[in-house]
Amino acid sequence: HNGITRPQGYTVSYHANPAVEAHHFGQSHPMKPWRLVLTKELVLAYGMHHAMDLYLSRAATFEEMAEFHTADYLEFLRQVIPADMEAAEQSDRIASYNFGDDCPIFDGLFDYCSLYSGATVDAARKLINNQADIAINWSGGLHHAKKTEASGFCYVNDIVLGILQLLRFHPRVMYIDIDVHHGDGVEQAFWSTDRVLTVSFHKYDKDNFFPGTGALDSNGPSHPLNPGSRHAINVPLNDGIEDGDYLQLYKDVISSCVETYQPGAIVLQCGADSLGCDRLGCFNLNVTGHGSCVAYTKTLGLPMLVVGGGGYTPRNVSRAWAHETSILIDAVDKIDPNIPDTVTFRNHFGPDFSLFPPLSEMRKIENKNSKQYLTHLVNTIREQLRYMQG
Ligand code: ZLS
Ligand code: CA
Ligand code: ZN
Repeated sequence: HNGITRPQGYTVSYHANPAVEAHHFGQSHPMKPWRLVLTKELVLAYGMHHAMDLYLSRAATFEEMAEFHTADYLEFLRQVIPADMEAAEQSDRIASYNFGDDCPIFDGLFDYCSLYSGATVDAARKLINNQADIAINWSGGLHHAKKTEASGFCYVNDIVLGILQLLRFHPRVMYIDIDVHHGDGVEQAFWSTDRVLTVSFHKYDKDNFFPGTGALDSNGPSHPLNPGSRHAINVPLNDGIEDGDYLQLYKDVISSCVETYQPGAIVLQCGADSLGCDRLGCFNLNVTGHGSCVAYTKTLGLPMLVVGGGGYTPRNVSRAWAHETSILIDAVDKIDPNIPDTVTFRNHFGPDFSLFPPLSEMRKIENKNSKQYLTHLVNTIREQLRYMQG
């Protein structure tokens, strides 16, 4: 065997349920739960499972999901069927809960949602029970879902549920989101509390890129006596940002946030649509650049809940999340960058069969982020953090 062993001095738990992978949003829909099959194949082929505690996650209960969502919304989610999409009787509620092209009603929708949410809740509980130092759920990270509304391919906000678990034990939790989209659902859920600091890096173009929120000066309730004041950090970016600039920006922002806020735990959403060549994204990150953010976050030495998120070029999503799993178990050096012959569906990784293809070179999008702009972002955020300190 290639000799992947448990990391020294800490424990990583891995939460998954193969039943999630079988769900289909519909033929042309960009969200493909099948990308989780490819991720699993890589993780297993490299032998990374030997280094982690593996848990077959259970479905979150209705009550667990109702810690954030309303019972009305969850009840509807439980009983709705694809045929209701065309049926007139349900059309008002379907529209009000925002089901439609982005958030279709497909077979097994409620099972899908409760399974990815159960994995995140389980992962959070492993951290608070001290049974893990890092807990991973690649099927989670669905950051757009609101209390009573589906949004942007997300129906139940597993991240909010996971953070609510962590808040039972930790006075302060920091949320970091490197998906190319703004983490609006998580930001909104904790907008009025100082117990969660949300930080999202994203492409921002108010009228032309989903969801259109997350401006630099959008930082929480405006009234200074509201505890949530200034506890939302937004890092709005333009097209084409590259590895070096992104990592420097990430380190500058996150180190300042941690220094000021002193969180007890971190939740990291690793949306892989910030990679180059993503079907929906517009950044130029490589698998290594994306992974460097995960590696840096790990050096902070805090309990860490790691979830997936977006990612619409399945072969690259699975490359990134497999690489990031290897970072989290401290096994990067033991991973062959040539994808092993033993990987099922290996044909998906051709013609290069590399874990690290040059994504930033393959569909080059012009970098519209000047050094001056990036410096301005860091300076403004440091100023915001000074005010947060009170
Ligand atoms: O962060 O941009 C939008 C909203 C629309 C345009 C698309 N139409 C369908 C609805 C109205 C303004 N929605 C985005 C949502 C992106 C969600 C990202 C989730 C996450 O990564 C976390 C998991 C959007 N971008 C692209 C599409 N939707 C989209 C592309 C292609 C299709 C096929 C299926 C459906 C309709 C045709 C669709 C949506
Ligand atoms: Ca983001
Ligand atoms: Zn996204």
